[in-house]
Amino acid sequence: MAETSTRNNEGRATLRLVLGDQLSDGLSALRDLDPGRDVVLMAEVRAEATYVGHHKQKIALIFAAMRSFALRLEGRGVTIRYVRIGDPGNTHSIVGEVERALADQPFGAVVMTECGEWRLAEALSAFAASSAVSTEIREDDRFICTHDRFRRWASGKSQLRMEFFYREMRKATGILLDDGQPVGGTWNYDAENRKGLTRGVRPPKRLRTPPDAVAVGAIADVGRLFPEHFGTTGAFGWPTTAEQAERVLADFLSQVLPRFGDWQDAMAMGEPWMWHGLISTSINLGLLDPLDACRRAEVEYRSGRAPLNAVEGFIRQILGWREFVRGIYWLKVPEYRQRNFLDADRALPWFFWSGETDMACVADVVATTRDNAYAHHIQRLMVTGNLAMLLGVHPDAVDDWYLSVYADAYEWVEMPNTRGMATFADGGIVGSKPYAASGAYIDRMSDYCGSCRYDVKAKTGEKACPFNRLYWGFLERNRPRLRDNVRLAMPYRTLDNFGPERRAALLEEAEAARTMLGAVIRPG
Ligand code: FAD
Ligand code: DLZ
Ligand code: SF4
Repeated sequence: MAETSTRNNEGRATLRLVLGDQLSDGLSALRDLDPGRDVVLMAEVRAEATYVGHHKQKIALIFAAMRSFALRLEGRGVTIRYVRIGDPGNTHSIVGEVERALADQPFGAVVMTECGEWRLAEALSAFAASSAVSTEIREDDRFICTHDRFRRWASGKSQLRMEFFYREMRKATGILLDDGQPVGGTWNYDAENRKGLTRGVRPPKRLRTPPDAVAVGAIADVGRLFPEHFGTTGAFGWPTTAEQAERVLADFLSQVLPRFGDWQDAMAMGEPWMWHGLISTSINLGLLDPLDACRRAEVEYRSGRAPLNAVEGFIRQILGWREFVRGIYWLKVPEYRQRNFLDADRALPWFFWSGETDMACVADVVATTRDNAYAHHIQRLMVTGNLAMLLGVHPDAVDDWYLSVYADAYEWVEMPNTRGMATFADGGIVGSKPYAASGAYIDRMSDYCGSCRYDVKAKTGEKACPFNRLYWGFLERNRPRLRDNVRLAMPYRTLDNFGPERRAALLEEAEAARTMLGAVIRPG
């Protein structure tokens, strides 16, 4: 898979760019590929590997999956111009590599699939506008909802809510519909999916994917070239080919999906996977097709192997949330990247990186994040996200962390989840209210508090759970921004009933907790 150049037999060849998260056989940029003539360009570049300090596993995953995809295409007789991270001459930017390919050989056209992130999409559009070679940017039709369709749905609405978008998508795809009506008579079974873990029940053993030879090479390259990046690679277990990803999905659907709903929001110490799918890395890379995953989950329900609350819940995450956040991102970017509705201004405490904290819940989430480049949804939302919001960490710092540390993170999906769902920095575009919660929520949904140095029942003082100390002060501090939110009417009424003196004391308590936790910013 050395760098190669093609010979142009009949007319000029087309250069087809495939990015690191575009590893799908049916990619639009590859659709009319002429294997005897065209060249597929894939490039490992520092600009992509370092625009945030990605977790080592994330870079290794992407490089390994890119290398395997290139081998797959080569096996089908396609000519690949594959630029490795260590290749001499690598310009270390995607546009630089397209330009270098054009300088090395005459091409008649450049074809690419639209890029998932605004940052790189802008650079590629600028290239297309200025290049002497005709450049076509095709729609990414691996998503279920097109940009056009999302814009039409959003148009004229004062509020964009996932639930209503999701119903549209159910109708558009026919998934979980009987005669145009939702199966079981209800669109959403979330109310059945909020159980804390039953005592004595443990999650099933999961199918992980030990690194194959290609992944072993990528892990070694990353260890050598990005030693300072966050995270470890010893537990690497992510699929890097479509076949490996298929095995993980099949295992999930047959062994795990039936209980997915029951404990979707539960957390347990030292249990990173629970009953989750472990498929986001593969879907986002293009190794799995999201619509296929939804349809196959529906088959599990229709054939009586999985209950409706589990199957509907799983499908909603993909057909609903995943498509919704992608739609929101492209509707609102670039302005969305600047949003800071709560005027949050604090730095991210250092323990988000080091895990060195007495907060048992946070320490466990940071540990799985470091070891697996993964934490499940409720850990991301209600532990680290909730804490960052209650502390008032600047959304740029929060985004930077989430985009860096998770193997499935790309800005189009990370940012609406972080700036929108988790921290309310978007002011209510993704969610109707902040997901702020005290320690009682974490205690209800996990076994963390039993082994924590802090007391989840205590509200004030140094031994009290920091989530408790921060919660009321967060509401009081943000009163001018949040008091008109109808969904917060109840907590604000409670605060009002406390009276001015107690409110001032709660604010002081929260400030003391912010100082205590925020004091640990960065060693040295
Ligand atoms: P499961 O729980 O098994 O869900 C199945 C699939 O549904 C996932 O694989 C994913 O494709 C999709 N999905 C579920 N929830 C969401 C959601 N909220 N948004 C988009 N897709 C969803 N997901 C990412 O793919 N990349 C990110 O960078 C990312 N950042 C997040 C940041 C925060 C603050 C939060 C709260 C959530 C974030 N998510 C992100 C969503 C979700 O946490 C992950 O998709 C999920 O944890 C992936 O693990 P899984 O495959 O086991 O998911
Ligand atoms: C995330 C990433 C990384 C770490 N490295 C590369 C790379 O070297 N080459 C590449 O083509 N893509 C990489 N990616 C994925 C891109 O950042 C991704 O395609 C865009 O952000 C759009 O989602
Ligand atoms: Fe987390 Fe508070 Fe429970 Fe400790 S007591 S685990 S900090 S919620």
